[in-house]
Amino acid sequence: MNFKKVCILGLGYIGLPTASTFAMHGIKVLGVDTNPRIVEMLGKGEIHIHEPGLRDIVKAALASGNFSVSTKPEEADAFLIAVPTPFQENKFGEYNGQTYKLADMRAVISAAEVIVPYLRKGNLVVLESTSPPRTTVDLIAPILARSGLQAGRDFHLAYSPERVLPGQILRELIENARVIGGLTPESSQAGHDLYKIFVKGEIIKTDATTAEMVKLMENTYRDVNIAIANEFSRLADKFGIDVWEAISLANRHPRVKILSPGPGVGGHCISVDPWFFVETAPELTPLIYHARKVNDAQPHYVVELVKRALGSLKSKKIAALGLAYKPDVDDLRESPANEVVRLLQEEGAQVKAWEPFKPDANLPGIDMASSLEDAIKDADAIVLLVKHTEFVRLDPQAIALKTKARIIIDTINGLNHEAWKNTGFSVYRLGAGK
Ligand code: SAJ
Repeated sequence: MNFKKVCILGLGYIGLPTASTFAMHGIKVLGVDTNPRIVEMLGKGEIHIHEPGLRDIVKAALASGNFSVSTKPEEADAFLIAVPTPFQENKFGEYNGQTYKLADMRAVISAAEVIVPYLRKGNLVVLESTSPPRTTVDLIAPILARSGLQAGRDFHLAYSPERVLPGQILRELIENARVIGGLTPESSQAGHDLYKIFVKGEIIKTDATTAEMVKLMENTYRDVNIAIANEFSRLADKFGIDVWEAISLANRHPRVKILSPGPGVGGHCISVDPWFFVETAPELTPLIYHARKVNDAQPHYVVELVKRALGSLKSKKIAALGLAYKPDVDDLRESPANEVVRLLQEEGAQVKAWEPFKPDANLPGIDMASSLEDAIKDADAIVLLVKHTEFVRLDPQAIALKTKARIIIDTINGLNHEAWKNTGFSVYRLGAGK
């Protein structure tokens, strides 16, 4: 199939890089977002999200004349849906006394609905949003059928998961292998032809529900493996050994690759996607359910560690280093560090948080420091929550001059502990057995 114009619905972390990349490959792209503020900003060449290299490619795409933005779609050869699928805020599912979170599919539903008047025979529609299994077949196809056209007969319909790592989106978008699951083999082929425009990795064709499963399986696999690492950190504490040493030794086994424990699992992917399996098959997913619970409970475990270091937290002054959900990104969504700060405050601590990637973040109830110095100067203890490169490089001697704190709690094994100890700090580490 030949594509001249693509309409992309949703200009977030996936839609915007994808739209600009298509445009830079000579395709006419209309980017659509329901948020007029985002459309207005993009119209002026400004972007609303932080991702290395994104600003430049968006600017170049707009300047090329191939990329335009609007709040409404237009006719196109292909429509790509890349809108968020968060949780429902106030509704939960229940199975055997266990509650689980439910996907909020409203953005996907309305994106499919707005395409309907513009859909023409021979078009391709691709859903990229992470979705519960069977969404393409059971939810999207019936909505698009309101056009009078039938998916798989009159137009092509496929699911293709995004798999890019935040922080490396522009490179991974092009280099990663891409799975494309069509309603029919012809739909898969049409999807293949579309992504072939810029994807250098392998493009593998399958059916729509398999492609949906693949995406959820990847992130669930990672979540379950982080959960076991977190449980190992608790066991190491109990048995008085160092989990980091034990993991590195276990990983010498040719078929073992244990991930890293930490303060919990955050972001909008790994801490969300496993719930889509639990929601659609709670009776089949006890392991996935409990892995989620283990990771969600890890911030509580970190607070216990801080209590071990400081005793009662009442009125204690704590500097929290890092609020992002993972190293060297500015994304604070679903961040376990954030949760740790809130829990410390619930225990009566006075926390000052320093996030170098988003110093101006406005998080309700969290006292943001204006600098590292501001965070640590009056602190009784420092808690390291994110493995940002600049935190790993902190010089204990320089820090000792700027704070009265002589206790540091390292939840990510990011420090040279001997150096910190030699400088007079008591070092408490997650999973270090004491
Ligand atoms: N984490 C640990 N221990 C580890 C690895 C990660 O505690 O050993 C934590 C991180 O600190 C973070 C969370 O897990 O809080 C998730 O981070 P991540 O780097 O594992 O993943 P994401 O959420 O940034 O991106 C994932 C990726 N999926 C997989 O690696 C299977 C990415 O490829 C997906 O495109 C993305 O989810 C997505 O959009 O679904």
